[in-house]
This record gives sequence, C-alpha cells and structure tokens, in this order.
Amino acid sequence: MSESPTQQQINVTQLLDTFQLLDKNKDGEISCKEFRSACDKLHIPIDKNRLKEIFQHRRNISFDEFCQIMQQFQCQSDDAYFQETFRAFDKNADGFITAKEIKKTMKQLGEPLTDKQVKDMLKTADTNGDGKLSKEEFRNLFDRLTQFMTIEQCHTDEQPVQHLF
Ligand SMILES: [Ca+2]
Ligand SMILES: [Ca+2]
Ligand SMILES: [Ca+2]
Repeated sequence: MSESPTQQQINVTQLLDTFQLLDKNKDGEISCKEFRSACDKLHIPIDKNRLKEIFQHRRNISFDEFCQIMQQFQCQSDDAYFQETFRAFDKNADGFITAKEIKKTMKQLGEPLTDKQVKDMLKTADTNGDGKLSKEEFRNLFDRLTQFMTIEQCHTDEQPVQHLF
C-alpha cells in the first residue's frame, strides 16, 4: 500500500523548505536577521514588538520553534483577515450583516449576486433565523468560503464561487 502524504506532512515539508531557504548561513538555525527577511519574503507583516518577543530569550530559532511560530502567524493572519472581511461587509458597523450589506459588498468586490443568491447565502448561515448574520454566523460562512477557495486552488475545476450558496 502506498502512503499518501497528509496535509500536515506537506506543510512540514513546505516549512522545512522555507526554513532551509531562510537559513542563509546554513547553521541549522534562524537568526533574528534571517527571520526578518523571511517575513518580508513571505509577505508576513511583522510587528517589531513581536519580533523582539520572539528573540527575547534566544538568539536563534530552531526548526521546531520555527514551525510553532509560523503556525501562530497563520492563525493570527487568518483571524485578522476574518475581522477585516466582516468589517468590509458590515457597512453600518452595527455588528450584524444584513442581506442588503451582502449585496452591496459583493457588488463592490466585482461579484454581483442576485436577490435570490443573497437570500440563499444568508439563509445558509443565519442559524438563529433573525434575518441577519452575527459575527459567529458569518464565521461559518467565511470558513466555508475560505475552505472552498483552498480547494479551488488545488483543483482547477471551473466552478464559480456562487455555486457554494
Ligand atoms: Ca542561520
Ligand atoms: Ca450592519
Ligand atoms: Ca442571525
């Protein structure tokens, strides 16, 4: 039986590649300087305080530590992206997303939806049925959407995003 690599293993392989790429002087560790250029390269916005925190107790980071840090960054940027997306949809900033707001935002994003599509989209995510989406409800939709987009990147099926709803 052939073993198919799991997502986890793929990520580790990718991280190892990245790690080796970043470890410019090949001493098996990443220095503060090497790490900073890594973040630049990966387009990870790094905050100076965070960098200081990471390197407060150590001069270099090992591969294990590197994996942990990158995972943390991944989660953080995911959440930041979610908050940003929610804010983009919630036009009047009342903490809820209405059908009207979805329609307006999708149009701005260049993905205009019909009234029916908006209604269906809202209905799928509106678990308490009050006709608008709270942050938690939008989170479900967002996760489904981003999951879908990840799959979309792997396979090249020509399926418009609208098919999700
Ligand atoms: Ca190094
Ligand atoms: Ca709103
Ligand atoms: Ca609701």
